[in-house]
Amino acid sequence: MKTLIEFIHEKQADFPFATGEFSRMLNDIGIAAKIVNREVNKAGLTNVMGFEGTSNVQGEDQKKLDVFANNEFIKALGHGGQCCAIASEENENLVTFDSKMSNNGKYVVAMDPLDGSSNIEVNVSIGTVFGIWRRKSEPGSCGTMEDLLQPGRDMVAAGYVIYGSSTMLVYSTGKGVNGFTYDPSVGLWLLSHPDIQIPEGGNIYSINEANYIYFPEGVKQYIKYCQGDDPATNRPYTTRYIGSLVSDFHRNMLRGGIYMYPGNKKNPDGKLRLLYECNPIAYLAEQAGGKASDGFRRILDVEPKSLHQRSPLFVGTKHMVDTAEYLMAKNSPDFNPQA
Ligand code: P6P
Repeated sequence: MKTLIEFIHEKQADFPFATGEFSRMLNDIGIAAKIVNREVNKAGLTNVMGFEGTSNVQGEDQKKLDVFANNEFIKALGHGGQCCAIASEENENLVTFDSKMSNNGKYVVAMDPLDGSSNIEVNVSIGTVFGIWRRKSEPGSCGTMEDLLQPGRDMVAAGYVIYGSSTMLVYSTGKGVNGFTYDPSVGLWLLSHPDIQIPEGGNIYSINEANYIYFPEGVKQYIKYCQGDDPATNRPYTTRYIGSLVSDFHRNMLRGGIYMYPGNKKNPDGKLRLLYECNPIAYLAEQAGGKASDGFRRILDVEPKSLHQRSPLFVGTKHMVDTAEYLMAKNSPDFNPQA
């Protein structure tokens, strides 16, 4: 099986502009993910469970593994020198590096270093999500907010790591999506899922129905549609909800389906963050033949205004997102952020 390094070098030819820096950054992300994987896999055995005693910009109690993962990815991206700034769920402000090499870096990264970490204690899969853009500011100084506040359509790469029954790195650089499974016995990422395509005939819907009474009418109508008889299969869809974005999305990437975290009457923008959750997931979905929307428009076309802004997310099999968008336009036009 092809290793990640072999694959990156093989594909480097696809990027005439890439001088190897981009490849080096992807490899550094892979190394940091191995280190995080090691800690996640022994979370129950060592003192990395539980809370760090601090909270992040979301007001969420930071778990020790959140902080550990954040530090590892920042360290790896800082040492590599290709990244001049990072937006992280765990840091209120932009992370920059006081180093000449990094200040000449051509790229910026937005990441959620350990999404779904509330699942750690109950041994449910969690994940890392990242998106990569080219900087807009001139090299030679720290990356800027302007470098990070770019729409998802301008991403040059995106990916996630899922720390589950096996650990996988799934990423795209704009020419399809490929999945690598980590083999800890040799310490290598091995190409196990080449050219991932979201199956067209998805019938799994994934949403936290505990929020039902607050959902827009369009979402309620879509759930009713999923629970009705599907003419294609003559039986209702099925529902799965893990409560871990990367796990729910990874299932949809391989099996088809839709993941929804809509806005609601209490939180019109929903819960997920545009920059480092919705954008990378949307990029991967589109690269795999799927679709990602805020209920009304393409996620990748949303112009970000702040690092931690939220967005509703409907993502997965194209026909399922199309139907959800139709019912949102018909029943809940008032939820359209552009209305
Ligand atoms: P709820 C985890 O906190 C997360 O950001 C996603 O990984 C997950 O899909 C979602 O929130 C779960 O949120 O409100 O359903 O518990």
